[in-house]
Amino acid sequence: MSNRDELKFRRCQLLSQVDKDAVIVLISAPECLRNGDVNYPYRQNSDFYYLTGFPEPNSIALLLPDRYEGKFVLFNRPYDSEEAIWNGQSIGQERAIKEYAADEAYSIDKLELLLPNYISANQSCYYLGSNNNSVLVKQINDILAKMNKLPQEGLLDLAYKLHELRLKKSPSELACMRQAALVSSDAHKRVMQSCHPGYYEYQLEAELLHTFYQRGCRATAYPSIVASGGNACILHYTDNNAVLTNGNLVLIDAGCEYQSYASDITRTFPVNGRFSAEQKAIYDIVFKAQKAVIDLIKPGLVWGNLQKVCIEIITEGLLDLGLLKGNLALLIEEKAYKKFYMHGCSHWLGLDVHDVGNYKQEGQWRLLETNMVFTVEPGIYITQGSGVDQKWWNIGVRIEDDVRVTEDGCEIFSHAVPKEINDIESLMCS
Ligand SMILES: [Mn+2]
Repeated sequence: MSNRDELKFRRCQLLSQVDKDAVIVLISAPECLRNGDVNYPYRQNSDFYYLTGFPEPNSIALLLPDRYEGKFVLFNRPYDSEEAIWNGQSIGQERAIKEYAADEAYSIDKLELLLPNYISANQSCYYLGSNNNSVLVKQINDILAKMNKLPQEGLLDLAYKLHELRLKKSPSELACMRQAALVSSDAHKRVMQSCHPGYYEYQLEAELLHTFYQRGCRATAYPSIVASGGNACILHYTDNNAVLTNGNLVLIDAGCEYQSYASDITRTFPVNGRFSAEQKAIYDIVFKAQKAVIDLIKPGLVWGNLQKVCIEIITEGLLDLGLLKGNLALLIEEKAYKKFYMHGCSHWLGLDVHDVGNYKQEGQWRLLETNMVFTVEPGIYITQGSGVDQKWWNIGVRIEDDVRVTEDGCEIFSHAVPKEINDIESLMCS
């Protein structure tokens, strides 16, 4: 299926789930001011992108289920020769029809004039995409208000249906995700090989970005976490400005986007290339938990079992080392592990790094299905002064891979980055 056909197929799938007289209004992501006249790099809203492939801001797409003239009407920026000198050519209406398979395309400047043609008073009107794009939402609401019409409820319901579609990945989406993970894997390997005491965390970040950019992936899926020593115990640490100290571990949680699809990989390794006995003991527990979870994955597995197995292995490991004391079953029941392992072990992965899709259905954990993609990322974090022997302080370990559910198990997209201690040590010493 060509990309155009696949986008059309997605729109048809969504449209088949609404009333024939409904209209879906898709809203693009806003541009975001950084400072002065400078914007942050633009990233399209993932729902908008999933249904249109259209990358530009200031765009509105109408999806109309039962319209003879066409089901995909786009309002986008006009081609402007003056603007083109400053900011490059925008796609314009002609190319929107030719290359993005819009049935009709109009300048966004004509929205007020033309929108009433597509929405009559008794139609259901759903907003999807960047519902928080205040400029476009206000513009649409004002137009509808003049028609004595307001967008109807039922929004969440339709977003849920769209997100169910996004949850199971198509072959072309999987190809993008494999490529994102491949580039990120090579970046993680480069970081391991370039790491040494005296280097700064941001210099390791530069090694990551070097590989991402060299390979054509010019956006990270999220800000890279390069956290050495005690910084690894700050879950969303992104300062990345400390010097790497001999004897510490460094935790790297980083992944690029490829064609807007995310990768999300974490590795933890010693700054000097050799694990100490304590670092090794903690690493072994996390690694054991990750392997056990990966071994479980196959269609039909209950989502909640992933975390359950993680908790059991981590609690048992901490008990064996004397970091937790008491009865295993009781410690699990009392959630004693939360002091050292306080996050979930998995999340969906796709166009968004924490991708859409419910984890429960009607109050029950959902079952895994083929071509769902998610992360497996157990961790243990021991902060300074956390009531355990000082020799354990400032050890923070997480190991994270990206996996796809296959017919009888799983495919690990990020398998190329070493995680066996021997393999890490030999790569770092080579
Ligand atoms: Mn993650």
